[in-house]
Amino acid sequence: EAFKMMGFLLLSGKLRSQDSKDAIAWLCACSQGWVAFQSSCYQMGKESKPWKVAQQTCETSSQGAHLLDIGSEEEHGFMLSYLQKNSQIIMLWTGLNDLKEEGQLVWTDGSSYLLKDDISSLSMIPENQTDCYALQRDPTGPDYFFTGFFCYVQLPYICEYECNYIFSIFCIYS
Ligand SMILES: [Ca+2]
Repeated sequence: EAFKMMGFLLLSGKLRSQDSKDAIAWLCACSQGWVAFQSSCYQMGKESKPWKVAQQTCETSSQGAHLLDIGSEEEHGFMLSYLQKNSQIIMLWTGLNDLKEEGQLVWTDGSSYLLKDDISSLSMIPENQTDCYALQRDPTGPDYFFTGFFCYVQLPYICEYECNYIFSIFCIYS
């Protein structure tokens, strides 16, 4: 079984050998129904859930999965274009939150928010009540931006899991 898998990966690597960076992304063997980008797999949950239930649903959907954590500008760019192409959804949960400490924005893995994008807040709601952050579609354009919102509100969401590094190692040698 392992040998068969390796053969498949080596073949896949050759198909895209001109661009090894892309090949690594492509070799990310996402489960069916998940979309690959660089070292992660993504899936949209269209059934609306409160933030914590969405996070739990992600965790049970695939091993190591969690709500979307955007760790780089590249990943941010990918996710925005993915949403613009594939979704008419107005708001959806990401992993971004300040549940642990008010004002300290972190992703589900505890890493800080480092993106350049500003985060909007609804001015009439006290900030300590909007501890979960959604991507919200700009009503005037195709863009999405981050908004703090009530965690109990039911929204669609995006799950993510990181690829197994073994795949990358195979890729380097292929
Ligand atoms: Ca990520």
